[in-house]
Amino acid sequence: MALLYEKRGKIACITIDRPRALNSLDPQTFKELSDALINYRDDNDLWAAILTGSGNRAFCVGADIKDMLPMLSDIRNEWWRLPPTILRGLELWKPVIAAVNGHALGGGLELALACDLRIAAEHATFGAPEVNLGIIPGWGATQRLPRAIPYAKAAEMIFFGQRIEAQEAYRIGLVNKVVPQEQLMPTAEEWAQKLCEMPPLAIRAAKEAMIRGTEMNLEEGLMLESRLMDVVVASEDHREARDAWLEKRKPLLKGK
Ligand code: CO8
Repeated sequence: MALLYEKRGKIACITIDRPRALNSLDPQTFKELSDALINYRDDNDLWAAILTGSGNRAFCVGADIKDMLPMLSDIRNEWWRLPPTILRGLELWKPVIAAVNGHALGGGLELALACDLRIAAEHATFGAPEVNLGIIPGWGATQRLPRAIPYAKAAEMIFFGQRIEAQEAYRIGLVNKVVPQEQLMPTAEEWAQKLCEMPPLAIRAAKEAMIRGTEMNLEEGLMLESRLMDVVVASEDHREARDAWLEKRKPLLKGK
């Protein structure tokens, strides 16, 4: 096992656990990551997830250069052979928080980008060094990075492959918050808990609208928003949240 998957109440905690290889992703770890994400998606009792890495050196330094990159060259016309993850192939509308506990490089940066919220420890670094290896970011950074930060900054990170520090990542809007290392998991857990106190169907519909909306023109995006609103407005949780607001009490949410 190279990945820890724990359920704490409504929170799924996924920890890439190969600290000696700086939590790089070999084929086994990649499969375990896929399995954990699918389990999180399908378990109705889980409402928020935290993705992090073991130790305090690395969140994830991308594909394992020794064991994963050669396989990726072999299957280059058959990407469907890779198990689905949030990088590609898995639609996951439940929220995921990246707790970035060190280097987030290459595929590690791409994993963080595929999460919805990013909290970084002060010593975390971010980078897309793939061009140094004669490849390009292939797990989403050419698409998600320029959508997350200004194009010129994305081009600088991808063309030069240089790392940036957590504070710079915060300044350019790549991460939501920077905290001291010892505050990282408590902050991520606090945010996940806060998400679990929100109506889950509304959070999922909002995520789906935002993510799918980036591929649509405004008119199509507004149509999608209306369709998703039709779903949540008919939910039990909406009625309960509205009643609770009127009665000045906390809602009893069911995810229905
Ligand atoms: N793969 C495998 N092992 C790694 C990796 C990696 N990506 N990165 C580090 N390691 C290992 C090292 O080999 C070393 O192991 P050992 O002690 O057995 O020699 C151990 O981790 C510690 O590494 P260092 O000694 O190098 O530690 P430093 O603190 O000196 O440096 C760095 C840390 C800066 C993170 C450095 O290790 C580094 O630059 N690593 C490479 C990072 C990188 O280039 N990542 C991109 C990989 S390619 C990728 O992610 C592509 C994804 C998209 C694929 C798309 C297909 C569709």
